Amino acid sequence: MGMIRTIATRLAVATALAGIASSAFAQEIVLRSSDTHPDGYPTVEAVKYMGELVKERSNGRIAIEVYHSAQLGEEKDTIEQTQFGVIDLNRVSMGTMNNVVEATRAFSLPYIFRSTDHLHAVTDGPIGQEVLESFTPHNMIGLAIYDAGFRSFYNSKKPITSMDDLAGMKFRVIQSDVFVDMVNALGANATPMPYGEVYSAIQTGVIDGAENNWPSLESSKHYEVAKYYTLDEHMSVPEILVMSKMSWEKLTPEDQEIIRTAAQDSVAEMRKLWQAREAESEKVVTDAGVEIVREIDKQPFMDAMKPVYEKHVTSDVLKDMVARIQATE
Ligand code: GTR
Repeated sequence: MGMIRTIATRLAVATALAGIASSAFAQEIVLRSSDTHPDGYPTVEAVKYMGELVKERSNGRIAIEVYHSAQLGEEKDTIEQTQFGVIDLNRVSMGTMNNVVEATRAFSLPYIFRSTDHLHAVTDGPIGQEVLESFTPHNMIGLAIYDAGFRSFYNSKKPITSMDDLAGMKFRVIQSDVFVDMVNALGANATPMPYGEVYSAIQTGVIDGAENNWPSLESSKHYEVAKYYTLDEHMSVPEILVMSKMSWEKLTPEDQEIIRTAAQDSVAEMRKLWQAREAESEKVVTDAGVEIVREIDKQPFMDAMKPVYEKHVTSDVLKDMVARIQATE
């Protein structure tokens, strides 16, 4: 009798504790998300927005924690950690994926996109879907494609007013062969290095400059050390949000659906944030006295990129994808 009572009491206590546990810790799944950009940057805010949707749609069971400012590491390293399931979600430039996922190279080719509308027509359509799916064999699940504007050259030495001005100059690029070949094809020298090292590399003269869009030039503060920005707009490689396949497979199909839909729903929000931030960043950089070369003949730049296409667009997959991107209205 005493024994039974003890067991009964223990069971009651255990049940009560379990009850407390399930109500106090209703949040069952916490997904860690990486981003190289500081808090407030459109990519960071877009994933936070996605987190709100996920929280709401899972009744608080699933939470996303965004680790901004490269707290979890530089992009290249975070991609490996994502593949190993150490990081659950990761927002990086598709450029950083070039040497990992072949299809991302099509999106990183210089002057492949004619405009933001053209880019959206591609990313919102079947080609965008294909690129997202192409991450799966590499242990990642492609969730969303975000805007990243146009990348252009900035440097600490002189205004670049034509392609010839680039001759012999040293530019940092993303650790991607497409980026390296793009810079070399223009007669400059490419130095691949992690984003977080660029500021001091320009400051100490290890490199002459780098290339990026308005919001990145501004938020990284590179404009403090690189006073010349030329809008040659050589690339409009978008951002990608991926999930670790290992983390993905731990979720129920219902929860996977919540994650996928929320990621897709964050795209429109990101576009709004991006447009606003582009304008703000342009103002900050211009007000800081950076000399902007807006009028530049892009044709010689475009012509010079032919070898980049010849070198990288060789597989049937890429040939076909590039042709379809170019044919997209
Ligand atoms: C930015 C991009 C970052 C990072 C950076 C870079 O435009 O948003 O994810 O890739 O460029 O140049 O490293």
